[in-house]
Amino acid sequence: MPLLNILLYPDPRLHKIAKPVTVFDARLKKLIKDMADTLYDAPGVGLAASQVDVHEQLVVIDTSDTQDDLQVFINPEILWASSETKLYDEGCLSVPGVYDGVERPAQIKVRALDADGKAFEVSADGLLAVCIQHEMDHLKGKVFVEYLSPLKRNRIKARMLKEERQQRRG
Ligand code: GNR
Ligand code: NI
Repeated sequence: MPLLNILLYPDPRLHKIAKPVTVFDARLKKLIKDMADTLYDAPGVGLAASQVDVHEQLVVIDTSDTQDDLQVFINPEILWASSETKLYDEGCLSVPGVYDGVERPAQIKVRALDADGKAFEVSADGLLAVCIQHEMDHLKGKVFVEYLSPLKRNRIKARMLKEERQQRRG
C-alpha cells in the first residue's frame, strides 16, 4: 500500500484540469486504495487525484474522527448549491501550515459515481460540503489560496518556495 507523493503549491501541475473517469477497473480500485492510505497517513479530510499528479476526476473524503467512513466521488457534479454561504477556515495538504477563511455555499447537492461506476446523490452541509467543494476545485486546477487576496497569496507562494529551497539543501 504505497503512499502517494502530494504535490505542493505552487507546483504548476496543481493547475491541470482533471478528465472524467471512464474505466472502472482494478487500476482504479488500487488508485482509490492508495489515495485513501495517503489521506489517512497525512492525515487529512479529503484528497483529490490532482494532488497526487493523477489528472482524473476522483476524490476521496473522510470527515469522521475515526478514519472509518471513506467516501469516494468520481466525476462529481454540483446539482444544487444554497444561496446561503458560510465562511470556513480551510487548509490544504498541498499548502501545509496555511489556514484561511473561504466563503462558499453552505449546503450543496452532488451527483457522483462510486468505485463501481454506480451513480449516487448526496446532500451535504458543514465540513462535508466545504470539503467536497474544496476537492472539486482541485479537479478544476484551483487551490483554495486562489480565493485569498493577491497579497496573501503572494506571501504564501514566497514562503512555500523558500521552504522548498531549504528542503532541497537539507
Ligand atoms: O485536510 C484537509 N482539511 C480541510 C479543512 C478545511 C477545509 C478543507 C480541507 S481539505 C484538506 C485536505 C486537502 O487538501 N484536500 O484537498
Ligand atoms: Ni486541498
